[in-house]
Order: sequence, then C-alpha cells, then structure tokens
Amino acid sequence: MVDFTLTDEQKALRELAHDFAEKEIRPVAWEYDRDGTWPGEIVEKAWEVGLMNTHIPEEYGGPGASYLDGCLIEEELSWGCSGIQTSLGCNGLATAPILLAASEEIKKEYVGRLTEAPLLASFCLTEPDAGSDVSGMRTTAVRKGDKYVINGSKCFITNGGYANWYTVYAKTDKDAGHRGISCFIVPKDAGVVVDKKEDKMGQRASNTATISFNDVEIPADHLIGEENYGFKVAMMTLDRTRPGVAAMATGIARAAFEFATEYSKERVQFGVPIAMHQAIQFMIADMATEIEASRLLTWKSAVLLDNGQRNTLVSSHAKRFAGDTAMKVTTDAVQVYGGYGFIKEYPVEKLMRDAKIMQLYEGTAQIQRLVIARETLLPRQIAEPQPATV
Ligand code: COS
Repeated sequence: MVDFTLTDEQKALRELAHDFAEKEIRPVAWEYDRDGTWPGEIVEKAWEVGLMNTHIPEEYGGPGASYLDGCLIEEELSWGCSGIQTSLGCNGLATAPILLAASEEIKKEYVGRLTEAPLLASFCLTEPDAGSDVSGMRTTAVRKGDKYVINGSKCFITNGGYANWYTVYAKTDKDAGHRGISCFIVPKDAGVVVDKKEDKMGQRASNTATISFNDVEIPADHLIGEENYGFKVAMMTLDRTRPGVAAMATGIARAAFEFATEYSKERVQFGVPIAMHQAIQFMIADMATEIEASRLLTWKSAVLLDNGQRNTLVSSHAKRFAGDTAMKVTTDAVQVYGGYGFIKEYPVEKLMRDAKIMQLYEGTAQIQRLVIARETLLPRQIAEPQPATV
C-alpha cells in the first residue's frame, strides 16, 4: 500500500520548520535579498532549535532524521527564503560524502563538530572550467609521505566564506579522467584562501565564494573513500542531496503560488477580481498541479533512499521537474501580478530570481535530463564506496 500520510513526528517537524520560516525568515528575507548580507543570526537560531544538521546520525551527535524528514524541513524553510535555506542546508551536502565513505575517526571529528557548535562546512566540486563536466577539474592532490598537497581553485562554493571545513575533490591521477579524482576533507585552518564573494541574481542571502588551495597540506587520512574513487562519491552524494533541492524548489513555487492566489482575489480588473477570469484561473490551476507533482516526486526520491534503494533516476526526475516548475510558477506569479510583479516592492520578483538557481545548481536541468536518459536507456549496477585505507 502507498500511503502519503505523515507521522505525528513528521507533522510536528514540518510545523516547527514552518513556524521558524514564518517568524524568523519571512520578515527579514527581502532585506537580506536587497543587501546581500550574511544571515548569521538566523543560522545560529536555526542551529539552536534543531533545524540544521538533521541528517546527521545519532552516533555523531545528530538526530538521524530521514531523507523525507529533511525534505519536509527544506520545503518549509525555502517557502520562507530559499537563499537562507541554502545557507542552512549546505552542511547536508558537505557531510554526505563523509557519511558515505570516510573512516569512523573522520566522521566523529568533523561531522560531530557540526553538532557541537553552529559551524558550517562546504562542498567543493565545481571549478571555473569544470561545471557539468566534473572530470575536467584541474585541482590536484599529490601524495607526499603521510600528507596530500592540494593546489587549485573552486568556484560557486556555498558558504565558502564561512566554512570551518571543506569537502574537496581533486585529481590524484591527471590522466585517468573520472577515475583519477579523489575526495578529501580540508580544514579551513590548513590554509584555505577565500578569494571572492559572488554578487548574484537570486538567493542573495547565501554566501557563494571562490576559494583556492595553494600548497595546502592535509594528513593522508583525510582522504575520503578510496583514492581515485571520488567521482563516484560525488555522484552518490548528489543522488542523496538532489531530493532536498527539489524540496526547496517546491517551497519557492508554493510561496509564489500563495502570493499569486491571494493577489488574484484582491486585484480588480474589468469590474471583478482577476481570479474570476479564466485566463488567471488556468494559470493558478497549472501552478497547483505542478507543485503537487513536484512534491510527490520529491517525496518518492527521498523515500527510496530511506528504504535503502538507489534513487538516481527518481532524484533526477524530482530535481528536474521541481526546478523547472519553480521557474515556471514564479514566472507565472509575476504574470498574475502584471506590471506590479516586475516591481521590487512586491514579493514575487525575488521568488522568480531565486527560482533560477534551481535549474542550475547540483546539476543543471540538462544534466538531469542526461541522467534520466541514461538511466532509462542503460540502467546500471553501482557499488557502494568503501572507507579509505591509508
Ligand atoms: N552513483 C554512483 N556512481 C555513478 C553514478 C551514481 N549516481 N553515476 C555515474 N556513476 C559512475 C558510473 O558507473 C561510472 O563508473 P565506472 O568508472 O565504473 O565506469 C562513472 O561514475 C562515470 O559515469 P559516467 O560515464 O556517467 O560519467 P560522465 O563523465 O559521463 O558524467 C554526469 C556524468 C554528466 C551525469 C556527471 O558528470 C554530473 O552529474 N555532472 C553534473 C555535476 C553537478 O551536478 N555539478 C553541480 C555541482 S555540485 S553544487
């Protein structure tokens, strides 16, 4: 039987997240967007009330919430502001490779740290010349005795300017394509340099930085998983985090839908509220259906993980569909507002700008289609990564 009923605990978690979004995020979201400032106070409050790091298992100090629980939280917080949620949720992306493949000592030290204080971690995969094409990365890690020496530069790094440690992908065999990439954990104080904060179209409250590694030395046991196995660790990570992005996209779309619905009942043209015009009704109807479908795909992609099943295909379905839906729904919400939708004083133009990144980060809408096509045409068996033996 398929039952979409949430447990009482899940309902309470969703309510907690909604309440936080309504009281702590919404009232300041448009200010943070305007100024592009760091929401440090909100990060600390969210950490205090337990809305960060919910995915961390109990043995490392977290509550060990399920992937579905995480999606419930992510939708609500993104309904408040997806830029702020990106800052709050990024630890999930940075820790996923560690939880997948690191040794117990590394998990306890670095993942555990995030539960002891409101610290942040970043995930460093993308480079200026290697975005969708992960194998094209140029950052290198060279083994020297009991250390690795890392050199290179990473861009578009969420929370990059505020992270305590970084999950970093680097080439350990330059000639081996995707089979020459390894994953490392790099503490900030090992000499990581934060070069530049990006000035973005949307999600302006989140910190997006370029960072570089100039002869940064880390102990050899900071290798995550086997050497040259990093590409798979990255792909498995994205399988686990794309449901969360889909949930965020659903939250943005829902916020825009609610604003547009309310506005359409108030705005009078041709003697009646515009909600009485079929042209508007059909837009509202399509928004409602697509948001519902986004949520169902998101939940399915998370529940597969919770059941220990591979979710590559469904997580790409969810990320692709929910991302495209967020863009479409927010664009239509601006349309419902008419000329006012284009004005910053009204809420929906921010949502339209925020939605765009949903079709870009953690794999563009085109990369999701590539994955869907491959998984559909050539489904494959994938082995789980093993902890590093150094
Ligand atoms: N889980 C585990 N392993 C996977 C996997 C997955 N979901 N997907 C692919 N692999 C494995 C394959 O099995 C293959 O293994 P072998 O070396 O044993 O053959 C290997 O990884 C290479 O796979 P593939 O041939 O599909 O790799 P491509 O270079 O063609 O790249 C895409 C695949 C394009 C899908 C990948 O590079 C990608 O996801 N790019 C987007 C990256 C991204 O999301 N960036 C955003 C930055 S994070 S904010």
